[in-house]
Order: sequence, then structure tokens, then C-alpha cells
Amino acid sequence: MIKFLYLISFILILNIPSIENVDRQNFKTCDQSSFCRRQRKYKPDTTPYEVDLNSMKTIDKGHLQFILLNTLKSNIKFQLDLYTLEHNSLRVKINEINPLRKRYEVEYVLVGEPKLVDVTFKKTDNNQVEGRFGETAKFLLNAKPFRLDLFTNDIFVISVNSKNMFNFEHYRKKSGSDGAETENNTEDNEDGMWEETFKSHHDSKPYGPSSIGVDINFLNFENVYGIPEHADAFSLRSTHDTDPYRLYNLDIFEYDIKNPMALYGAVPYMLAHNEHATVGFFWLNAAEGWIDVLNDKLNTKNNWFSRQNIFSTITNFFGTKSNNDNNEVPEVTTHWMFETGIFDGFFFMGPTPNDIFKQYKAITGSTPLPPLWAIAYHQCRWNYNDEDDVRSVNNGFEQHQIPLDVIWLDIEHTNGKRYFTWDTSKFSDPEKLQDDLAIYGRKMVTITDPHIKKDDGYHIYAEAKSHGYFVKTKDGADYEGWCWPGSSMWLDYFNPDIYKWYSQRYTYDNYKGSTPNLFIWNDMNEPSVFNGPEVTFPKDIVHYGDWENRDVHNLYGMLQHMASFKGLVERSNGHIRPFILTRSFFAGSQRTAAVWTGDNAAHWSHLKIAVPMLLSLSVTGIGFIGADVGGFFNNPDPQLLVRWYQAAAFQPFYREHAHIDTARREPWLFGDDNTRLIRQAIEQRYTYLPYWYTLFYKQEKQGIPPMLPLWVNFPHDKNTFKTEDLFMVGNGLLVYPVTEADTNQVAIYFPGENTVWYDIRTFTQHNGLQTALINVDMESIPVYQRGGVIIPQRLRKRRASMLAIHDPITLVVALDRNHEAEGELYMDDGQSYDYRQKQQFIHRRFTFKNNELQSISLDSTGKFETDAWIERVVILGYPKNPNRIIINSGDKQAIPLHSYQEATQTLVIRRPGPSVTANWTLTLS
Ligand code: NBV
Repeated sequence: MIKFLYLISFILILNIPSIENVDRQNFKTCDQSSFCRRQRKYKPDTTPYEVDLNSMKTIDKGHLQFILLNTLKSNIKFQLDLYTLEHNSLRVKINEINPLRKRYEVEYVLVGEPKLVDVTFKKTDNNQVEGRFGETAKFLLNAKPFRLDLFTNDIFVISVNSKNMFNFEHYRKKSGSDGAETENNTEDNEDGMWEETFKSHHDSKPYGPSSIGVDINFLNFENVYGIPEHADAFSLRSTHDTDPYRLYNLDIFEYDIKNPMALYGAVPYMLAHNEHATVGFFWLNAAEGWIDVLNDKLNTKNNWFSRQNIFSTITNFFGTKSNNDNNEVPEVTTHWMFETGIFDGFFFMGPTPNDIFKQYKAITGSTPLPPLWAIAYHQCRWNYNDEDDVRSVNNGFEQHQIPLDVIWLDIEHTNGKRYFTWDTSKFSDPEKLQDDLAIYGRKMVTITDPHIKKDDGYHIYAEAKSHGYFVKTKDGADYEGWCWPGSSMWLDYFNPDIYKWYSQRYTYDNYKGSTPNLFIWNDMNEPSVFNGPEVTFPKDIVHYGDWENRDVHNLYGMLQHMASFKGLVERSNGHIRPFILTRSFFAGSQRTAAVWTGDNAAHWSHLKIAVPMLLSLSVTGIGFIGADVGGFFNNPDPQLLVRWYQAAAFQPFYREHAHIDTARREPWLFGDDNTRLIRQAIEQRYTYLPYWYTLFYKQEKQGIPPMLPLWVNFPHDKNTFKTEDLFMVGNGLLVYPVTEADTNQVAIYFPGENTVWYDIRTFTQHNGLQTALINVDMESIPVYQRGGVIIPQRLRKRRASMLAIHDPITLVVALDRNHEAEGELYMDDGQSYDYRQKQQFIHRRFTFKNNELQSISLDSTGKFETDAWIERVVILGYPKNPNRIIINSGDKQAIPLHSYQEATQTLVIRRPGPSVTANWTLTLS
């Protein structure tokens, strides 16, 4: 805090904008991380690795095994396993045979043992094995040199080790030590292999070097995405002139944008997309990682291609040779480097974006449907000071008629940062407070950080200490570090007993003052350790199973939030869906938590970067995501705040949050005009909640995230591949958040051939494949409904989402060029698991075709009792005023009133009347 205040005053004196704030000195560059240094410079002309094809074994259907040799170190052998998986996916594992120390294989991430499918393989010559599997996939394993090429629909898409960068540092004895290798290999003694110091922190490296590097190359692609978390572009930038993108969960104070530095979470998963295919590569590894990205050209005339006859597949694919006279195709080459672990790579062969979502979901799972209120609006601040403060914030929302679902309490609500306790001088009756909020249909979220205050009088500490539940130093003592409460210790969630014990802290008996209306926020779980190296755990501290933090670092935060989730499921006997927000995450986090982008700042640039940051998370499976509205650090001016409310109204997790040193910023503190604009933005969010909820259900079922880059819906439109100022919500809404000050005009690219887009406010139409200049004022949130999509809405105003569950529905039917449209609606009780356990839900499908709008059930197993009915149908792009409208539902028939606006081709049908649960047909003539 002191540092923060100091920085701010310094900035004020110099009068410079506080954009470049992070103290980079605290964090390693690749050059300061010895394994990254070694791997990054490893670029031999030929690879020393060879596959021994004679060693090939068929272990199972879809599982082939080989021995891989490093010809420079004849005594070191590796096992190479190829697994052909369901859904067009391939898993490749490479591990040392009989290593000096067992190498860590990541747990907790896979949803189960991936399902194998048959592979048809043959040796094409003495040097190559070809395998065909799944619907479209093929691999070619080349023995000498070791190389793996992957094809989808016979099109060459990915190659592994084609740049010879595969480099597996086997475990070894330190030379000079007893039993050390006799090879007189000077490289084995390179600086940094056996110990390393960064600033004042010494890493003892008891096991020496163990890193793995490999090149993964995306042939014929120009754009790759993913590998969050970085505050950077969506289409990943070349790292030619910068450090590689880093994956190491860290608390970076006042992070800068547009750079490859690590942030709070890591998903080692990259996607590549072009107009013909979407493919993905996921390396299941939880150690520190660095990834170089280079946009390259590949000359297909080289020997490899002519020998493999692969060039013909590429030229066929391009259609004509003339496109390709110089024989060059684009290629994104990527170089992945991890400090420890094994090579465990999953290759997803698409070929469509939705296939990719399904393929990744099959491996790591999807985001379960959150409670409805969790996707509504949240009001947070570090801190709401006491019960009166919380009540007055609640009253403020009432008085200004702004919808709100949740009020949050940050660390100051506790007794001296002892989580699971309350500062009773400020919160004397937290249960009553929660009960009172519940009267308004509102919930509360409290924070539980992972550091445990070292204080024998603190029951959590005392019990954990007595059981030996804390993470240990390399010498076996309890590891002690510094965090908010002062001297602290950290639970070792890797131990199943500790994980279980932690989850039980959430029972109502253990967490005094909690009620069924209280949900959880896990912060600082990278973990953040103020006096640790790079503000986190030392690499050589030890977790359960004798694994070093080096092996498992990026899993720590996920284990905490998974245990919190389990705790909340169990406190309701498995009946109520939890809500957990986490700052740190890993692949698989999506199954139990929402994620936010941490401590952003009140700058326009941070509002803007939120879109690419959220898109990178979305496409890598983390779909319930948001950024602090208004910016966490500093004070937004009212214009920035309003624009942020407007942008985030269309992003999955919608929460206003601010640093303790900022001015109060509840929505009504900026004058009536701004209050009105913020109210409108939040109301807009509530209007679309039935649509959002349906999209979240779809995410659970199919792995398709609600917030999407344009290319998911328009995979052939090259203009969208780098787009990050526009995004889509589902397949129906195109959103252009205004992210610059004093804007009165924006240029919006409307994607899609033959596609029509309707301004959701004015119903003005725009054609696809065109860029339009759109005038905006402070009222405008440029959002467009796609012709061909039907979107359900709730237009009645309510103070909280859960109070609207049985409210009537409006259907907005946006017609495409053929005067057709379709859409869905999913509904349930908004909070329990009855939708899974008792099939209490409805899932409807609406179609408009031949002048008929129909509602049918999409899933007849579901039943949900509700009074909700269809109160309005708005048809956009309807060419004429119809003479007659009849609605048939069961044996009932009615003729609803309607009005038509010729200028905008908008037809509004009032109170057509059927229940949302009924089958009905509305006929226009
Ligand atoms: O708990 C205090 C804050 C919290 O408000 C914020 O959202 C987290 O990202 N926390 C970080 C710790 C201090 C940040 C300077």
C-alpha cells in the first residue's frame, strides 16, 4: 500500500499517466530463468532424437508405444506413447525411461482417462509410421529424425519437432558427485543448472536441470490464440523482439498491458485458426513455462516436403498452384519450454471451431451452469466497511432503482485477515445481514484467501498446525511467508486429507456467520507471498507426495478453489450450485470457478484490453469471466465508468470493484445523467439474462463459451481473424464496446456474407461484409442482433434476477435474408441441481419459417413448473404489415394484437399468451 501511495504521488508530481506501473525488476525475464535461457538458444541444425521403429508395441487399440533415443547420449532412453482419442484428438506422451527421479505427471485436470479409438496404422517405409483415426485425422511419425506431422482431412496442419527444438533434459547426477555420468559434458555444468539466484532469492535446485522444450508448428496458419493469462492481443503477437509468453501464476502488482509477462493464471493451450480449419495443442504441464511465437513462411520446395509428397496436399488445398508460385505457405512456429514434468501433448484436430470446443471439453471438462444470480450484476469494493455501509449500498440500489444481485465483502470484513471470521465490531450479526439482503433477492460473497495467519489463537491456524497441514520448506519445516495478515502459512491442498479438511471449513458450523446466501471469492491464490521470489512460493518448497513447487506451481490456486467448490456443494448436501470466484487458475478451473482478470486500472487502455484478455480465456475453456468494472486501481472519470458498465453488460461476469484507496463509486455518485446511463446498462444486462442463461447451459453441455471471437461464427471470414474490438455473445449478438474517450463515431465491421444485422435499439439494418460508420453518443452501446437468430428477453424490471424467474418472456425474432430465424430458451429454478437430478428444466426451440413461428421442446426429458408466458414477439426485418396473426397452442386459438413500423420493418405482436412450456405456432398471413 505504501508503495502504491508512493507511486501515485510520484506520478502526480511528474504529471505522467500511470500506465507503465509494474516493477519489472521483481519478475524474471527469460534470460534470468536458466532453463528458458538454455532452451531458447537450443536450435541445432539437425535433431539428435530418433525413434526406434523396431521397438513399436501395440499396447491397446489406439495406443502405440516406441522408444525414443537421444543419439548424443546413448544411455538415455525415452518412452514415446501415441494415443488416438475419440473426437479427432491425439495424445502424445514422452517421458524418461527409469529416470533418476520420477517426473511429475499432472493430476486434477483431466476429467477422466481419455477414451481411445482404433487407429489404422502402417509402416509406409523403414522410417515412417502412418496412422489414421477419428473422422478426419492422420499422423505421420518419422523415425530419423524424430518428427511428427498431423493432418486433418488430409491437410497438413501441425508439425512437431520440424525445427529440431525438441530437447528433453533428463535427470542426472551432478558431475563430480558420486555416481555422476562419465560423459564429460560441459553443458551439464552450465550456470544455473544446479542452483540459481534471482534478486536475493536462492533456488537450491536439488534435482538439477529437468526442462523440456519442443517446437509445435502450425502450417498454413497466420493466427494463433490462447495460452492465457496475458494482458495482450487476442491473436498472439510474434515474440521475435520480446520475451516469450510466460506461464507462471504470479501476482503482478499493477500489471502493464501489451506484453507477454505472466499473470495470475495459466492454461497451456493454444488454438490456430484459418479459413479451412481450427486446431489446438494443449500441453498438460503445471511447471513454469515460456512460449515463443513466430510468424514465418515455409518454403514447401525443401527436401522434406518433396520427399513426403506433402506439398501436393497443400497445393490441392489451395486450389491452384498459381496462388502459390513462390512455394511459400505461412506458418506459425511456436517453441514451448517447461521447467519440469513430462511431455504430455494433446492435439485437437478440429476441423471446426465448435469441434475444438467439444474436443477440449472432452479432456478438461466444461463450465457448469452457474446460478442465475451469478451472471447478473455484482457490487464489490475493497471494502464495504460495516453492516451499515452494506445496508446503505443496498438501499442506494433500491432508491435509484438499479437492479443488483450480490454485495461483496473484501478482506477487511475479517478479524485481522483471519479468513472464516468476522470483525465483529463492524459485522456484529452477519447472518441477519445476509437474511436481510435475501429479502431483496440478493446474495453476499465473502473473500477467503489461502494465506493463514500465524497465530495460535486463530482456530484455523492452530488446527492446521497441529495436523502438519502446511506446505513445507525443502528442509521439512513449515514454510512461512509474509502476506496481508503478516507472518503466514499456506495449506498443502495437494494432500487429499488437507483438501477435504479445507473444504469442510465451509460448513455452516465451521464458518460461523455464513448462511445459504453466502458465496465465496478466492484471491491471492497464485499464491501471492509478499516476500517470496517473484512474490510467490520458492521453487524448492515441498508439497505432498514430495513434489517441489517447481513441478506443480500452476495448480495451487486451482486446488484451493476446487476445494472451496466442494465445500459449498457439500454444505447444501449436493443441492445448491456454488459460486466461487478465483484469481488464479489452470486448465480445468472452469469446472468449479469463475475467473476475473485481477487488478486492472481505471484507464481506457484497460477497458479495451479486457476484450482480448477475456477472449483468450474463453477459447481456452475458461468461459465464466470478467474484468473489474471501472478498473481496480485509480479513479475512473464518469465517462470511462459509464463506458465500462456498458461494455461489461455484455461480458460473462459483471462486477464493479475498486481498490481501497479509490473514491467511492457506487452508480449514483456521478450525477443524474450518469446514474441513468449506468442504470440503463445494468438493465440491459437483466433484459438479456434469459439468453445468457441459455448460453451458459449450452456451455455446460457443449463446451461452447458464451463470449466468442467473431471467427467462431464466421470461420471463413478472414477479416475477423485478428478482431479484438468486437466480440459476439452466443451466435446472436455482435458487441462493439466503446473504449475511447469522447467518441462520437465508430467504424464497425459487420461479418458474414448475406448476413443482416439489426441495431438492438433502433432496429436499423446493416449488411454483412461491410464496415459502417456508426454515430454514437453516451447512450449508445453498439450491439447488433444477427438476422436468423431468435433471442429471448425479460423486459419487466425487477430488483434482482431471482425474482424474475417466472416473469414473462419477449422473443426478438431477427429475420435473415430468407425470412427465417431460430433460437433457444433454457429455464430452471436458477440455483439448484434439480435440473440435473430431477430433470426440472425446460429447453425450448423456436423457429421462424414460411411465416410461422413455432415453439417446440428440445429436450422432452425436462419438466419445469412455471407461470412464465410469452408476452411479446418482436419480428425484425418483416417486409409488410400482416393482415392476420393467429396463435395456436393445444386446442386454444387466439388472435393477438399487433403493430407494424414500416420504416424499420418491425412487427410487434402483443400478448400472444402461450406458456413458455407449451408447444405453439404463430401464423402470419
Ligand atoms: O483483497 C484485496 C485485493 C482485492 O480487492 C483485489 O480484487 C485482488 O485482486 N487483493 C487483490 C489484494 C491487494 C491488491 C493490491
